[in-house]
Amino acid sequence: ERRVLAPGAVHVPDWLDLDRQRELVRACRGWAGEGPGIRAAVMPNGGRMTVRSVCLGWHWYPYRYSRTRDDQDGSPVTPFPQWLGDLGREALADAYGDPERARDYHPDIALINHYDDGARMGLHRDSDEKALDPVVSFSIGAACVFRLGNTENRGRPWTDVELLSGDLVVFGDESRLAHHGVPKLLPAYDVPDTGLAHGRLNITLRVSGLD
Ligand code: MD3
Ligand code: FE
Repeated sequence: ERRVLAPGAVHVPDWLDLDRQRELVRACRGWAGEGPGIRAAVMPNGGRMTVRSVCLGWHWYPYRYSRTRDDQDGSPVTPFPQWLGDLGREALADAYGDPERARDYHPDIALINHYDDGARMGLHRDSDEKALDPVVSFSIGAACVFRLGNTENRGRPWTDVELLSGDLVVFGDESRLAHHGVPKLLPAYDVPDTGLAHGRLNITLRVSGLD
């Protein structure tokens, strides 16, 4: 089913079947092991993020994108694969029920986040992309509370949604610049056997608008 969380924000529970979740876990394991590997980004204030991440297409670190891993060894970022763009178009078509719009969706960034127990992501906006095309988000592994706030500030009103393994959320239009975060994982849930040993994997596909 499709659940509209806010204008432009659509949640499709259990969109990825178990085979696709396993395929993504395998792929992410490969990407996380390439080059300098998965890392916890360091914020300008010196604090380390609790989430560990790896990027495809463009490398993000607070708060910019580059083609090289400038906060690691400076090596070129892993290319964004064609098949992942195809998956993103399929996801957008289903979430928005709009295959026409999906044909023009060409993500060139994947941010892969891994949450260990206790990891969280504070409320923030994703505004480092130059384009305002939708963000496609896939969740795999442990369940979490996802908080969707408002565009104006980090306070209320917000909506809390539980995201489970296999869930898809698309954030576009009026929700594209909304504040959002992950206050906590929900380790009590039964988690399907995706091949992920522990924690939660989140994959977001984005359009950079950069060249
Ligand atoms: C709402 N990741 O990487 S994905 C991030 O679960 C990030 O790892 C979270 O926030 C995670 O920046 C949330 C859902 C998400 C992604 C992008 C959005 C929600 C969004 C952009 C605009 C509004
Ligand atoms: Fe975000």
